[in-house]
Amino acid sequence: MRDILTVILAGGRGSRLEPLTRDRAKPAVPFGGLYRIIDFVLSNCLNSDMRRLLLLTQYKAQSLDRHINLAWRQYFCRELGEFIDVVPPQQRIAGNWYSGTADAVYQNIYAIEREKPEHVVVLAGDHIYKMNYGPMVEFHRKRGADITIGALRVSVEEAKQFGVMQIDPDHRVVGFQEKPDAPIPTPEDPDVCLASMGIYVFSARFLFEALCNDATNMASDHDFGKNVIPGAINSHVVCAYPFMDENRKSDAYWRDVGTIDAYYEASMDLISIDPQLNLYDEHWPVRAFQPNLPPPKFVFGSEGGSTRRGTALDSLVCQGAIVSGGSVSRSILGPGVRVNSYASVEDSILFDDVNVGRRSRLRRVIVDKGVSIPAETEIGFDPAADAARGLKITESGLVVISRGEKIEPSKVA
Ligand code: ADQ
Ligand code: ADP
Repeated sequence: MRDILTVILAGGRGSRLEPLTRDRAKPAVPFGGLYRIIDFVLSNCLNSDMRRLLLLTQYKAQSLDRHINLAWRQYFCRELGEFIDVVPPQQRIAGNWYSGTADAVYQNIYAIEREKPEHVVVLAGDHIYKMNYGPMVEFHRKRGADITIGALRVSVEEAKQFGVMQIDPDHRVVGFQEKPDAPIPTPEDPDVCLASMGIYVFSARFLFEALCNDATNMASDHDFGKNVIPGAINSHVVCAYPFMDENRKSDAYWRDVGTIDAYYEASMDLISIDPQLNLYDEHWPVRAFQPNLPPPKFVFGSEGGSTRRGTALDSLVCQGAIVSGGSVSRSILGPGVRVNSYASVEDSILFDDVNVGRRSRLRRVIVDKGVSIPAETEIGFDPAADAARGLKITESGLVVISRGEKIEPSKVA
């Protein structure tokens, strides 16, 4: 993998994940208690032995930058030619921001060329999955492809939010539509489409040429999915690489956690007994920033001579958390969380340093960092009351409490 340079697109605004993306880029959103979304793709890179990484940022990148410095820089050795560089927009073209994914890469073309890669792998920083990119690069090399696109089967309905491909028996892409209103299904199954995962292997020579042509095309949005790929399928070798599980029997687990509901569903998968994404796989470590905090602690709480166990079941509880006389079920508690006596937390996700006061009850709530839930407060039980507090309620009825939100106490019935 030495002749590979990897570019990770980490600039997505993630507006559908609001308010979790109010102060941070989507790849920096916490996930699974200890992780940030970007940790999954970065772990994939390390586990695939890809150690020359450019991370292209644009929107509220400070928290992401901090996270890369704290958690990731240590794994890369400059002496050995390894690096993880966080690159803000280069502003080579008028305007402050990148205009599309292809433009984001084009603006850094000198940094890419300087490394003299044979192939450039382009990944998205906001997908949750475990993938060894080695076989995809091998597939690309063997076919002498100019572009290889990671591909998964999805339902026709889901396909509307993806790039949709048609392929010939040799996996060559013969048709590509970006986010079509009427996705074309596969010939084998009318309910299923072949979707682009938005991850690509490019032959470096092709990439440089295609990006330079695209940059001078005034009619282009400078986007891989909208312009570069559809423009290449008739003149170049564009292939689809099927992303399968280890036994190559079914499609592998992959999620674009673009909405709060999708984010919640992927989080809840982690605490199921047999999760689709196993964090405990010693052959595929998912690395994160490990805060130097004491072990999680579960103790009795007491009030007026009676005691109550502090428990957590079907839950992930991070270091530094203390559950004293409260009960936690089907939830994720980030580092430093406190759950006090007689409080209950169900089906919820609490980010770092959230405090849940005595006798408070939370159900189906996502709470951002540092929020304090006062004593005797109910959230997630009465949508009208939650709305009156100004909290975000999603389509499926989840309540989201953003960072800095001041929660007024309410008497528990
Ligand atoms: P989308 O995910 O909708 O579709 P886009 O919003 O362009 O495409 O984002 C692609 C990736 O690039 C994301 O990780 C995003 O955060 C990042 N990004 C976007 N603009 C950026 C910029 N200017 N600078 C840096 N990073 C940026 C794409 C493909 C589809 C495919 C889906 C799969 O276009 O064909 O099906 O991904 O999720
Ligand atoms: P997130 O917003 O994802 O929770 P952080 O916890 O890294 O991210 O921090 C939030 C913001 O506060 C960031 O923009 C970061 O720059 C700033 N910040 C947090 N801790 C510190 C610190 N110790 N020194 C300087 N800035 C900090």
